[in-house]
Amino acid sequence: MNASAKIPSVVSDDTVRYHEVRAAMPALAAELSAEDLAAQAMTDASPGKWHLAHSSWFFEAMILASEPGYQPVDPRLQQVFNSYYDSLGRRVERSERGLMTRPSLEDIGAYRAEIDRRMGARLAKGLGDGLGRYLFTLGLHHEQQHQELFLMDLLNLMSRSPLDPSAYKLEPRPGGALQTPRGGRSRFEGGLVEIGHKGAGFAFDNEGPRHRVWLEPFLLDHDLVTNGQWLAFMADGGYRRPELWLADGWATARAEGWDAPLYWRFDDGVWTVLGLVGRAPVEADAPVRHVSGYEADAYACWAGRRLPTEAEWESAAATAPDVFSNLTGEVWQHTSSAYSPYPGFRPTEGTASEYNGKFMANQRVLRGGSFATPPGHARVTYRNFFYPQQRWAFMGLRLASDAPAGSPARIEKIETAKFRAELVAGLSRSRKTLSPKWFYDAEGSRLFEDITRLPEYYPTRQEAALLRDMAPGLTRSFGENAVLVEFGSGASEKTRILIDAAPSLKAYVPIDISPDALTAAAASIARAYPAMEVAPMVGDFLNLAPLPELGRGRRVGFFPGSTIGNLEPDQAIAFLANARERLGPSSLFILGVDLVKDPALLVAAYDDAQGVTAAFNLNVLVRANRELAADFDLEGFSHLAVWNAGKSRMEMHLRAARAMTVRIDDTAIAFEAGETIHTESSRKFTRATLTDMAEAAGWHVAAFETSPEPSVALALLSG
Ligand code: SAH
Ligand code: AVI
Repeated sequence: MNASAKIPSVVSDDTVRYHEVRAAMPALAAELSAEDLAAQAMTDASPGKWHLAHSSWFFEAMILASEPGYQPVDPRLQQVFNSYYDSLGRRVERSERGLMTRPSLEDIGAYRAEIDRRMGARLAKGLGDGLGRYLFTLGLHHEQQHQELFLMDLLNLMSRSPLDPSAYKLEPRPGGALQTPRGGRSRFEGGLVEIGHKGAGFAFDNEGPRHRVWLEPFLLDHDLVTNGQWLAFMADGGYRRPELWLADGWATARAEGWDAPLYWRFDDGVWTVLGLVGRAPVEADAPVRHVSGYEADAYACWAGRRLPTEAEWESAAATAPDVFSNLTGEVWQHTSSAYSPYPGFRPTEGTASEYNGKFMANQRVLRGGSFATPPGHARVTYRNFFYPQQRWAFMGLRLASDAPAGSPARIEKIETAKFRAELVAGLSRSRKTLSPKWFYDAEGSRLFEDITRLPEYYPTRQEAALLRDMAPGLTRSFGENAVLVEFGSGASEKTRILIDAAPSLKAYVPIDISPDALTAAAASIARAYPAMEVAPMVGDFLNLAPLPELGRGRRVGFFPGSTIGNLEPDQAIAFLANARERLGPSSLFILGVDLVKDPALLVAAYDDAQGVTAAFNLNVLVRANRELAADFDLEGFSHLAVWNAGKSRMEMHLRAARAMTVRIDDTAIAFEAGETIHTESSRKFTRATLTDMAEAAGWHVAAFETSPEPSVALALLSG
């Protein structure tokens, strides 16, 4: 056995984690100059150099110093880098941290390195459980808090320079990417709920104990308030109307001369904002940042809404995290809750008792996390806190309101939230678009089945006939206990042709986005083939969940109906490559495509005489009106089917007959007369274009056969 193998694994995990967390702040400092790191912008902020040292001091004061006979690295530094721990003696005044030209940046680097060396030795001995481990984890979380403070303070420093400096080339976003808005809000019933931390994982002392809170029903917005919305508040006199403001807020706004969020400036007729990458025009769609609790409150009042309480925020975030955008990872969100102890609160014992509890006066709680919050740092129970006049943190807001009495209970389904987000995003583009996957609610799936029986819509008939001819040959290579995985299975009608030809199929996994169509089809197949396991999966085949484990036979993908033609070319390749990976080694794939032909035949197939395709197309607006409370005037839109020769595809559009404005919840979308929403593309293939696509995804075309005219094709792909 070698030496390292004797060390319990928890020790090496602690060491790895320690170095991982400690590496982040020096990495943020690496692009900056010694001058950038030395200056202090204001009393609330500290120099970068100080953060580098203080976070090291914390490990020394809280962990290393508790060892009997411990000799400090340099006793003078105890005083220099103590932040606010009265029990640890004298310290440098907070407002004077920028005056410490000594120790130098180099000396601080050496101090950090020495603390890392000593911590390495300490960790190698093992932390044990209990307070020692808690303080170590606290040290890591403290370090992460200072990583965010480092960026907040740096931006404030940059804002004091008339040069509008860019601190970084790219905005550091350890908190993750900005998420697209979802639109709308969810209703939460409240009642007696529990909030606060409980359980094994780390939490700061202020997050517990978990306790019960009574909540009246409330609504919470899915999205953060944007700059565009803030500009509307400003244009409506938001900063000039005392009736919108709390008295203390108004007094502060007057005294400080606020007329916009911090770091905004009106330059040559446009509002600009300074960020970590320099000054740029304010982006209307981006969430607003750097507004104080007072401003957030005034904005909510102007919008006829209110800030959520921290209990509402936590309860909603814990119940339905997926319905919200940017719950964490963009800005900390203001709440109306005073930062006060939870019932039963006990500070951590010892020196760390001063960590949180002593600040529980006159501050307010913010929830979530920001783009500068390191990964793994924030939690749903996390209580950040600032004074209501402070603006330099990465803070913003999400609005709430009391739920109207008697409105139906609704925690929105994630699919509905996605539908709204995609519809709003698609209709906000200069060429309005919407993915065809939203056609398939229960009515849309039923209308599609009607389409398959239309005289003009040849693909289903032609493909079914071709499949009947090819099935014996195709299924011969399935082998024993194969699992058939069908994408966009709909009514699973063609599937029966394959199953009939492959009696040894072990299981069938139909995947479809339409729960109604899928449930009915899976039940019907299960009744017809009782020996075969049927494991339906509701979902988007572009975002596949892991496939169920259903035995060791070969997996065979089945994607008929030319549904692949509804995907953009890049999406189709990515889908096929992903399917190949998911289906695993030695898999096969049966792919059905429609072929290029006379445009007159194509247009007739997508614009039938009975108007079924038109109803199918328009149904997506009916669905938006029902599910999203949109107000599309159904008479104002008509079905359009056109052949796009350049892209070898049929296109379906919905055309606005006149200029109009459509509302989707709170969003207004303007249409010009004649403007269209592009709702579907149906690409038509040749043998060559199909082969190119399959090969780009790593498949080999093992067989390719076409039907009589109007012709479609089936290809057998192998891995
Ligand atoms: N395979 C059947 C049905 C084709 S209709 C046939 O050949 O006749 C297209 C089917 O794909 C519909 O049932 C629709 O609900 C489903 N679908 C469309 N987009 C989807 C997506 N992104 N993820 C999963 N299913 C989807
Ligand atoms: C599901 N998909 C392949 C059909 C198609 O032909 O693109 C949907 C459809 N659209 C209009 N008619 C049928």
